[in-house]
Amino acid sequence: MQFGILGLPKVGKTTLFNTLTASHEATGKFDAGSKTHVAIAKVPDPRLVRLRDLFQPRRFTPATVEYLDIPGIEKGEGAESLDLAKLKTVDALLHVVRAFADPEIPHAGGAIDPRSDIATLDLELILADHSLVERRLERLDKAVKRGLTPQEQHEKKLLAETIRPALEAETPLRRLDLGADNERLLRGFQLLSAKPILVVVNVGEGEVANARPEDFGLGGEGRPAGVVVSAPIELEISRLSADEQKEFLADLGLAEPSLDRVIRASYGLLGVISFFTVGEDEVRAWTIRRGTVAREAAGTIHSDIERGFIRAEVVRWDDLLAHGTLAACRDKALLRLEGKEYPVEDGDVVHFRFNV
Ligand SMILES: Nc1nc2c(ncn2[C@@H]2O[C@H](COP(=O)(O)OP(=O)(O)O)[C@@H](O)[C@H]2O)c(=O)[nH]1
Ligand SMILES: [Mg+2]
Repeated sequence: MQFGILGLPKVGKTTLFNTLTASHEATGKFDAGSKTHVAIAKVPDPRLVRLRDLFQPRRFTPATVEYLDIPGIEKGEGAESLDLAKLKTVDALLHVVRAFADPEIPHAGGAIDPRSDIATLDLELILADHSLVERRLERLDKAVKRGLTPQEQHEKKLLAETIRPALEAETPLRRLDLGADNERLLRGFQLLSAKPILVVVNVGEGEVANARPEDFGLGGEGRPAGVVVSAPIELEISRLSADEQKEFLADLGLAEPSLDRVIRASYGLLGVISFFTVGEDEVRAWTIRRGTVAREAAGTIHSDIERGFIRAEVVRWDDLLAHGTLAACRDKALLRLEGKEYPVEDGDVVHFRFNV
């Protein structure tokens, strides 16, 4: 699962990236940087930490999200300044927007206006998609002479009658409800405005306790999801010891680092959930799409387990914590035997029986 971080220059993208992934890439007042960085963030999950404390395993493996830090785009320069090749393959976008004031750091758009920056980026994505759709339609028009396959005819109709008009009305494609089949078809085009988006508003350190995503038109029906952070503060927090962190957070009036919320919101945005495997060897979280059935979930661990699937032994994470061992859960009839069609749920502890 990969998120592309993008936004105007000098809004705090690299600062946020460093915090999310514990990296040390250069940030700067003058040089926005021109290289794309990639790194992994661990998804904070208190359930998994408690399972680790119970099993004391040799290895502990949380779920991860991969972030790409993509150099800034210049307002008005159009889609060329987006690193499109890199963005096309990501699963979702993380748009960093500046709301902090700092006279030393010039703002690419002139004034600090988060709502306008959110709209500007959407427009960049829409323009990029529009030119891609136009090119595809031109190609299909040329192919009319030789005759279109039924699939191509369907595609042409969808692009010309639904997708292009939406883009021309400046509607990001993520807002359309096209149905599963059409969405699958469009996924092949890797259209940017169709990707899920999380907006991270980077506010000044004094505002982080009180600012809400709604203040910036985020969250709720038909709007992008949003999280408010102070990127430099998060960076500072992430480098403190656990005790110091608590004290610092309390001083700021925060319950947890906003960073945790960003990573969790990223995870949630993609409609994915975690199931766990436990043992003395390893306690681990595995990422699957919501609704994935047991046999397919087994395949995320190893294709042999999917192929030789016999059954899944399943217990809720909290039942396991309450009773201490899988054997105790079995005695209490809390350990269920599930077949290959069982939709695995978030927080299930699963042990697969298989035979190859
Ligand atoms: N005052 C202030 N400065 C910030 C904040 N976030 C980032 N910066 C500074 O803004 C500059 C650009 O940050 P950077 O992360 O490199 O931005 P990028 O160009 O979007 O990757 C750096 O000097 C950061 O230290 C913030 O919330 N407040
Ligand atoms: Mg940067």
